[in-house]
Amino acid sequence: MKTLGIEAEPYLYEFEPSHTALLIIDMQRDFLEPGGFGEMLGNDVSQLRRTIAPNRKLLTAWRGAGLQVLHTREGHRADLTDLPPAKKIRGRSKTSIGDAGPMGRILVRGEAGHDIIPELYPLPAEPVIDKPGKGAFFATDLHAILQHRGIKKLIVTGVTTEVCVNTTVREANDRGYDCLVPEDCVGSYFPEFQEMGLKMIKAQGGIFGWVSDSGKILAALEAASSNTTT
Ligand code: C5J
Repeated sequence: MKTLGIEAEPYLYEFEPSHTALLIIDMQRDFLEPGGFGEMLGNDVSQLRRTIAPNRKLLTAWRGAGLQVLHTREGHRADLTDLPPAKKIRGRSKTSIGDAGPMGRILVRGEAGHDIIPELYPLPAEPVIDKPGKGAFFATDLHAILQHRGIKKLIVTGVTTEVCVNTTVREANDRGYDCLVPEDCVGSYFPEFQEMGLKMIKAQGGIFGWVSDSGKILAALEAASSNTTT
C-alpha cells in the first residue's frame, strides 16, 4: 500500500500503512465494565464504553488490511515490587492497587479486571505491553518492538484520553513517532478532560500529534484497498 492521507487537525496526517501500528491503550475490564474498579470509584463507565464500538470497527479493518496492532494494559506484578509506594497511597482511597476489588486484585497482572475487554481481545500474534505506569514507553519494551518492526507512526486509541493516552502520545512524540488520535476511539470519565486532552495534542501546529476520527481512517483504508483491487 502506498502512502495514505487522513483528514485531521491540525493538518493532513500522511502515513505508510506498513510502517504504522494501531496502539490500543488500556481497554481493560476494570476501567470499562460495569461493576469494575472504575465504577466502584464512582466513575460513569458509559463515558468510556462509547469507545468500544468504534475501536472494534477500526481494529477489524486494521487487522483485515494485514496491519500491525499492539495492546497495552496498566498493572503490576502480583508481589507489587514494581508499584511505587507513592502510586500505592495516592488518592488516600480505602481501596487501592493490589487490594481485593470487584474483579480480583486491583490492577494486578493475571487478575480478571486487569485483562482486556472481550470485544477488543488481542489475537495471539498481537503484542500486549504490560506497563506499570501511565505512559506505554516507561519501563516496557514497546520502543524496541516498534523499532524491530519498522514502525514510524502510531494510531493511538483507548483510555483514558487525558491520562494514559496523553502520556503515551507525549512519550511517543519524544521518541520520534508521529501519532494520530481518533477522537471517537478515546475516552475519559470527564467530558471536559476529553475535550481538553484532545486540544492539547493538536494545539500549536500539532505539538504532540494529530486528531481525527475513526471514520476518516476507515475511509482511507477502504479507498486504498479499492485502488489495489481495480
Ligand atoms: C489510564 C488511569 N489507563 N487513568 N489509567 O488512563 O489511571
